[in-house]
Amino acid sequence: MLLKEKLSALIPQEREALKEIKALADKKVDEVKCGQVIGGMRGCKVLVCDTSYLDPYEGIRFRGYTIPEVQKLLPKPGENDEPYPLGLWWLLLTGEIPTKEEVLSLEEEFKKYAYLPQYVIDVLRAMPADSHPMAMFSTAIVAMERESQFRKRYDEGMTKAEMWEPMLEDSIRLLARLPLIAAYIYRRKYKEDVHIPADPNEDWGGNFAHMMGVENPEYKNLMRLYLILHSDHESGNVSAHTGHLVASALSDVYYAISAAMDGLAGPLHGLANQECLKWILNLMDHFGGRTPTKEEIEKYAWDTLNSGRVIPGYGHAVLRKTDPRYTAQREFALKYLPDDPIFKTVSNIYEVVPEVLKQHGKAKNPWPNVDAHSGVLQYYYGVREFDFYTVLFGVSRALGITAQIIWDRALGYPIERPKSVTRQMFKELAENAE
Ligand code: CMX
Repeated sequence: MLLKEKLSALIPQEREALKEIKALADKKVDEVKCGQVIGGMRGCKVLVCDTSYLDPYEGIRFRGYTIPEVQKLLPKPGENDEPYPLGLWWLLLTGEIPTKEEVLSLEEEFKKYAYLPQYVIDVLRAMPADSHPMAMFSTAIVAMERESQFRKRYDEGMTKAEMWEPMLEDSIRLLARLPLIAAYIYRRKYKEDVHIPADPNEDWGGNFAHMMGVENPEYKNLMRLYLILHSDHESGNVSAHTGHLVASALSDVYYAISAAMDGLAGPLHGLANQECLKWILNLMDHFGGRTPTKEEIEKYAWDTLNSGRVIPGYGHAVLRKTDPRYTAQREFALKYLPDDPIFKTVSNIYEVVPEVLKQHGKAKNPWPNVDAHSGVLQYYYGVREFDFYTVLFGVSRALGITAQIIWDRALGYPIERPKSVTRQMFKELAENAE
């Protein structure tokens, strides 16, 4: 496999590079304030992640490349298409923009495992029909743990240096199936349990759109873009950090990604995309289904805040500017659905809500994040079941987390185990500090 060859060549040199950092073990690299610990470790530099970096003012860079650069440089199925999401996975893993041949080799490798075993279908069907799609998604993933090559090799006594190899194999097998699992959940829950087989001629991203049942080339492109945009956001966000933490105990990819999905399912994280479209449609409903005026949006936003709720899709723990993932989706909308009334509402919200949040004075970042825009695009192409939206996010996020934890094993990072103290001890520490 071309990707494995590439990684085999890269890993020894990256292990050497890590030794230089290990030699600096006693150097102080950060100062942690009491408020940071009590405030959810915000801003503490305690993780190392090479796949992407999130600048508060510029937004995400995948291995140094901005979103527009990735859109331009990664190979595409057709001239006017969005890039292959698996090209992004290659980039996250290797740091290099792949050739089209390299991406197609990965597509072929994925196709070997792109089938849904009957036992996974049975597990999904055994769950009550009102189970949340994210609970179903996470369950299906952990159910496949029995197939883990990592666990098998661990039981056979593999060395630490070998661990990245089965991690890579498990990741390919899992990622290959995620769109099938997601589409199965979607069609079982919302499309009368009628399923659409994979199309062997489609790429991983296009196939997902096909199996969802939206046969529109624009939607296939949207899906590719979506899968790229949501993939990786450093390693401190809840889903990526969970994946890293679980994998640090040498739990395999199935456990790590299932757990990561459980974190993604929270309304302050990935579930915000479902909450956001709900908020927008409720807003429009409130005004008789029409596009509300900016004054009306302002009042509605204040009502939300005054009732003690957050405005979903706005704010971020790290970002301090409009999320470039929002901008990329806005550009897609301007190209394909400029006159859509919900998109117009989304645009008007963008003009109003940041000012409202600034006046409200609480949110450190009044600007929109990725979730403020994703729902309207899905809705436009007919995927209108909001509680499914986080599953779409999950399929994409698994690209980033698997890339991160393959490298965790390649570099032999240890089990994560920070220290906790009692609240009383912590108070005394803070009182006695400078
Ligand atoms: N609406 C109302 N209040 C908000 C807000 C928003 N959109 N964003 C932040 N605040 C509030 C916080 O709730 C917090 O209030 P308290 O002091 O009463 O606890 C205060 O402003 C300070 O928060 P912060 O430091 O600016 O933000 P955090 O780093 O704590 O939290 C986030 C970040 C994203 C959870 C928060 O902005 C939020 O809840 N946003 C809405 C939900 C959302 O869009 N989440 C998706 C994020 C992207 C993703 O992970 O998918």
